Amino acid sequence: MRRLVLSLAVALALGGGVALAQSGSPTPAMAPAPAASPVSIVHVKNFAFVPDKVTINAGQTVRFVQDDDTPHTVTATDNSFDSGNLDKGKTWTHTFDKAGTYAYFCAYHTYMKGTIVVKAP
Ligand SMILES: [Cu+2]
Repeated sequence: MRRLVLSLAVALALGGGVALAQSGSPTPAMAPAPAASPVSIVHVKNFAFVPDKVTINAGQTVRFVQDDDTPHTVTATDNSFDSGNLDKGKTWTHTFDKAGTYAYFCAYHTYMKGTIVVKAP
């Protein structure tokens, strides 16, 4: 009899453990962004630059990540930089050494526009 009670207790404990694991709240997927990251990310997706405005300090780098099936470019309005053709999955980085406001667009879809604001250090 004692053995049976013990088995029941073990079964209940195991069952309870499974139930707890299933009902436990999910861990948040978003990790906190690292402070003062030297690289800002701009995604190119759905025919847009996301975010379309990024503010950085002079000397910092922006990494463009091309998520669209359609090729795009990152081309400065003043021609100070140009990624050239970016196929899906490609990344392109550019370091901005001088303060200023840099407007850019996609050479294939000129309605795709973005701005990088570079502040003096
Ligand atoms: Cu484009």
